[in-house]
Amino acid sequence: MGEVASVPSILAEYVRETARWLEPSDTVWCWGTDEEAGLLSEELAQTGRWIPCNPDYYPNCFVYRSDPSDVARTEKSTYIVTADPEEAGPNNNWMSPREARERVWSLFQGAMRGKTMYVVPYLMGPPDSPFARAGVELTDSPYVVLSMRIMTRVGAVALQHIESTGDFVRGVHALKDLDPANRYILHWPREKEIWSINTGYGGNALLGKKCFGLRIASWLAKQEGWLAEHMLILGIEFPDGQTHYVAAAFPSACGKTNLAMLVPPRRYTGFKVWTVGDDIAWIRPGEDGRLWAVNPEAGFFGVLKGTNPRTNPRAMATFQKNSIFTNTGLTPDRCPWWEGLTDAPPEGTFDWQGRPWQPGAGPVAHPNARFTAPARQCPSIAPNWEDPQGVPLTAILFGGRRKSVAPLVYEAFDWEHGVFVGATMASETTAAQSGAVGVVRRDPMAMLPFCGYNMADYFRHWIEMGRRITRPPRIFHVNWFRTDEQGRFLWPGFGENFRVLLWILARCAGQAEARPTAIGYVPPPTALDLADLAMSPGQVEQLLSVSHEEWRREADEIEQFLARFGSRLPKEISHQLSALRRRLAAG
Ligand code: SAT
Ligand code: MN
Repeated sequence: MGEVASVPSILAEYVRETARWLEPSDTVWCWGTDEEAGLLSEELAQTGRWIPCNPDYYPNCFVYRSDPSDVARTEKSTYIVTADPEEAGPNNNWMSPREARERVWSLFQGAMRGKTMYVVPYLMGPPDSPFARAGVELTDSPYVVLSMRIMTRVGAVALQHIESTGDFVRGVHALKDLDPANRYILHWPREKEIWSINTGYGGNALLGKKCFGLRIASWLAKQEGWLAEHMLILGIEFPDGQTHYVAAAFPSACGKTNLAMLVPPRRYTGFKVWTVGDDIAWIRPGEDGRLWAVNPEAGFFGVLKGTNPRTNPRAMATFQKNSIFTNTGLTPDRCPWWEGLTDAPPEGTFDWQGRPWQPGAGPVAHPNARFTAPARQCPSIAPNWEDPQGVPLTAILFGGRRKSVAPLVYEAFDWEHGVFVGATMASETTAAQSGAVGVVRRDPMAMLPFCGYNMADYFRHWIEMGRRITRPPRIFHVNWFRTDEQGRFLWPGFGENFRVLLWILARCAGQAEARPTAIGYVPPPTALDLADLAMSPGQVEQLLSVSHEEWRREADEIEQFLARFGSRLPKEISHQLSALRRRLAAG
């Protein structure tokens, strides 16, 4: 830490100006070193909310207890600031620049009095990549600094980028008093600026993630001809040594991290799954007519609930050291504990708020408890995950959590139909959003909370991107969560999802059977390898079935949803809906 001479002057100016308004007692530049992390950690430990784990089991790991009122992203406090409300669209809360300055900027005045302001320069994307973009987060939260140094590339590499491009996204974050009534996460897409106040958690406060990585980046991508998506990226290596890459969009807490780190079932000897990213993909057309993707992050901020050596051994290995556990329980020997890790917590375990836990006392960990871990520690991290050019995409997957309606997998007829499938996907809500859990909400491309501009324009951008590439990835929809009449999952999920990925890649290679249905191409049971799964033919049929009655209702709901976008909705999307209706009527 400490002031350095080689700070680009536009950045120095921004820091000085912000400090004048927020009035911190001092300003500290962060370089992302271990020494710096050690000092921050000591400081944070004094709050009693940052507890070093047992180094015998979890070296250099910490349990962090957030404020109980601040445990998930708060979409109702999240705004896009533009002069024209139409630019933000019906998918965003909108605030005028004037109101933002008067109502929100005034909250920042003196907000860091008596505190340290940390300056965190960070890079999104691999260094020396045409995808890479810099940001700076000014924050008074040591937890944010310690998280950002895992989630992004902090320090000199970012300053060099700012120096050579003159370009960076400005971000200011102040904890203030965590008052939920005055909590704001504001995005200025044109100004490339982010303001976050009265929150300290995850996507509200780690400004590189959803704020820059998706909301600001999606706007930049629209202007510059690329895509910023809420997608994992994985590679599947075949026994012949060839690797194919897939990107997949699911809403928060629907298993993106598990899929990204999937372990193929034992019967698939010679196959490997490589993890490139688990949450965000920046995607560009390449000269070869394909789409190329990078993971702009450097770490994972994954859901812990249900994670154990059986469901996700690779995540378990990833967070064994140098990691942060937010809102988990703490066992008497100072290890983190969460629901699903083992059958029951050891006696004497503390819950996520530090209270002694008793059976029947509610959950030990908060359902949105998370790990923050360096991506390079993942045993399946792709050897080329930091390739400046990214990886070429063979397929794009959309998916959600649906008890019914959506079959295990289907393939879109073509790019435009695929855009429609993504634009109309739906999922039951999870603990990653504050608010009711288990309600079906339509979440186009899993970007509803993250698209930094009018989603009608976003759909148009997707359609146009398809026209610009000569070798588009094929588009699929998957649903691991379909249940039977008793509410039991029909599909085993986790590692067994590999079987679905194999069908998808075989389709892309022109080598797998499919039957056309009203919603797309569905595999006949014989086209999927279901060996050893002990599924009855009835279960398989139910899993792959397309009920016209359910889909007619679905089409009505889709129509209602799309109506929100009014005349701005691309006509291609309305045509797709009419075509779906015609196919449903014909069947
Ligand atoms: O809290 S985050 O937005 O970072 C995680 C998520 O909801 O996906
Ligand atoms: Mn996410």
